[in-house]
Amino acid sequence: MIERIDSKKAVELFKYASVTELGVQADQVRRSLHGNKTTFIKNMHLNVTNICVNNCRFCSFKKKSNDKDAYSLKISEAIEQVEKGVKEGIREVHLVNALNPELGLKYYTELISTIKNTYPNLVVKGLTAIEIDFLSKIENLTHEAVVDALINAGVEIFPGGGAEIFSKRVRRLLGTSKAPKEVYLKVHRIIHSRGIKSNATMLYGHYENAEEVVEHLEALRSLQDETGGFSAFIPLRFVSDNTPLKVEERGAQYDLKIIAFSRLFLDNIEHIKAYWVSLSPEVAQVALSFGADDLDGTIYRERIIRSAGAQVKPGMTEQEMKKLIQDAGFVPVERDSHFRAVLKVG
Ligand code: V47
Repeated sequence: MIERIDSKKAVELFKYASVTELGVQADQVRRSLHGNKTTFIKNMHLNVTNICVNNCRFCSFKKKSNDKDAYSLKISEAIEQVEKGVKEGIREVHLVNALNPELGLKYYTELISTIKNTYPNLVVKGLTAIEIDFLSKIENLTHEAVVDALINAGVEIFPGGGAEIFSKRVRRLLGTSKAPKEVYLKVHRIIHSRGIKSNATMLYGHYENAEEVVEHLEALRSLQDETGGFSAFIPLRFVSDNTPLKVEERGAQYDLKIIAFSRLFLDNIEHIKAYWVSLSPEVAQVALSFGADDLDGTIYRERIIRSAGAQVKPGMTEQEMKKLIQDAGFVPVERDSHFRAVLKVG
């Protein structure tokens, strides 16, 4: 086991170590934890509304209610989408949505319990800490009450979206009024206190510097020391094409640096996901040799990052996913939402 990297040393390492140097070490850690296996899940994304009170400059998914392509699904329409996913063989619904005051807690608990009653074997992963904070405000409830209502309705794991990057300086530049670091961490702490796992993310590749990357990861690492509740960390490469934010692309070398550095710094989080939707399948493949051990999933119909301009297919088949992993020199393992290998009968 390598020694824990303290925050001061981490900034130097991030600034001055080469990608290859970080990659070699991260690959060692990855192999000691997961060998030559790479996991993936058959999943779908369900985004029931794109109508949002926020106006984050990095997001192209959001709409105002009078925009022509604004939408908000009835529960029956959302279930129709889930049914299509079920026909594709999914085992998890990743439910993440814009902040729409028309859809309150009752809508979500009804939606989740309808999904669970109709398809008891499906796992629902939703909502983000930011949506939980929003629901607590519009319903005048505590964060605890919202988390408990979602768990009672059938949520088994919570996604990591909405963290963006914790630095206040960068958040101003990103024009986001989303709940800050303290709220994100508080909600995840509550989730973990219920014995439920969640994921964590970081949106990178815009204005952040080395200190701000370390600040973000340090906050996650210290909550994980306290609760042990994070299953996976997902670095999300910013896709700028259709957004008003025009930033200089930092390229695949920077993606690999972020992946490798995260694997080394987050010594208490078991899984690092290479999210092929924002990285591209090709960079995600290389990321598997730089510390990542999971490719997320087949992701039937991703919308949020593709609306920002990511030039990827709206989903992959199980065969495509396996080939991607095998071609990168790893053994594909289909998993469930809790990172357990799925055993096939027959
Ligand atoms: O929260 C928004 C990000 C996130 C852009 O928990 C963008 O297992 C890139 O959180 N370019 C949604 N990213 C995705 C997400 C996620 C994905 C997969 C697995 C899990 C998990 C979580 O996408 C948002 C936001 O941070 N995002 N706009 C953009 N232009």
